[in-house]
Amino acid sequence: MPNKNLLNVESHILDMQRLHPSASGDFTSLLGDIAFAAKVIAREVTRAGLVDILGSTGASNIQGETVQKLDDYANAIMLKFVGRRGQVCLMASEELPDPVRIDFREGSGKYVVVFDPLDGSSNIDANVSIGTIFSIYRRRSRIAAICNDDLLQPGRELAAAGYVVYGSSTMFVHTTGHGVHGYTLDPGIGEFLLSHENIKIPFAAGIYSVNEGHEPLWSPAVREVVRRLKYGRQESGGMSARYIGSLVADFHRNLLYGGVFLYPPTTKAPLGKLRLLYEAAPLAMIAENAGGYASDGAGPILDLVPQGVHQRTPLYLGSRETVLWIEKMLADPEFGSGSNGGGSGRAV
Ligand code: P6P
Repeated sequence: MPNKNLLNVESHILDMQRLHPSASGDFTSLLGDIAFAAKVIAREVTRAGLVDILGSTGASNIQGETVQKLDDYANAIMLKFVGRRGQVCLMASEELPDPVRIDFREGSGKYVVVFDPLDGSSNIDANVSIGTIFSIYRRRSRIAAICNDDLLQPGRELAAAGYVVYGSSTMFVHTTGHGVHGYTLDPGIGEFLLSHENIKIPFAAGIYSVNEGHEPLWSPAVREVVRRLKYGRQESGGMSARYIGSLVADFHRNLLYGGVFLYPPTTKAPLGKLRLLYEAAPLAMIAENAGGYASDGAGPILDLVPQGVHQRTPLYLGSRETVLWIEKMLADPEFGSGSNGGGSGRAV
């Protein structure tokens, strides 16, 4: 058995493939493609300050957000290297208005891949950690009848989900439903090596992550939730505030240390800012497979059926005890002066 410390992501996934008797090599090679794309993106992110790749392209994306050059680059790399061996029929990206058809040959295209190529990109010029987030769904329809149902699947149907965090080191974290595993990039050999096997998030949060600058825009119930996180509850006492403003970096720290990330609805954005399909759902799958939980304020993120590729959702994500407490408080009509609790906007 090779030394665990020198087990790269492809070998570890192959080992775990044995847990999926029905898994084909396509699934394993698809995760390997994503890991490869991450290495290429990491190389540019690491040297962004050295080449003329910083700053904005001047364009804006479907979200109306200014597209940073690294956004464009990361999006192009994912489209170029992921699913190039016939594993993928459809891909969708935060940076693209519509999904891209990849391989529709009979017997090909078993999977649908959705991704945020570079989350937190507004932090790029300040050298703050940023990340890539991805979801892998199984195609539901016959290849000749592919439709939106193959793309707009609830997180509960995910075959795999993961993220890459480009920080002090570059880490690849994923789950296929059999635990959450982290791999750290060794630049010397250009491999992601298994460094965090079977990550479990602490049951109760010791950290809360929210942009308190939005407080005037929250419902009274959300304000009361954050106040209690700050001033202490019986279960967990007072907490530390940590907010990077980069979802992947905030989530990764909370996953390892125990914490709760909140992006509540606001009067300006009743469904919050974050997107269900390629931000909330993949991180919710990771959280739940690490023993945590993710809610839109009314119920599990993983049960939400997306109505559109870029649909937004409120997000409460992290340590199970704390997210369940938040959900319970927001469901109580009396909590926070009887407001509607900034409900989830969940489709009725
Ligand atoms: P705010 C980055 O733009 C992002 O999409 C996430 O990575 C991050 O969690 C969030 O937006 C930050 O938003 O409103 O706090 O600046």
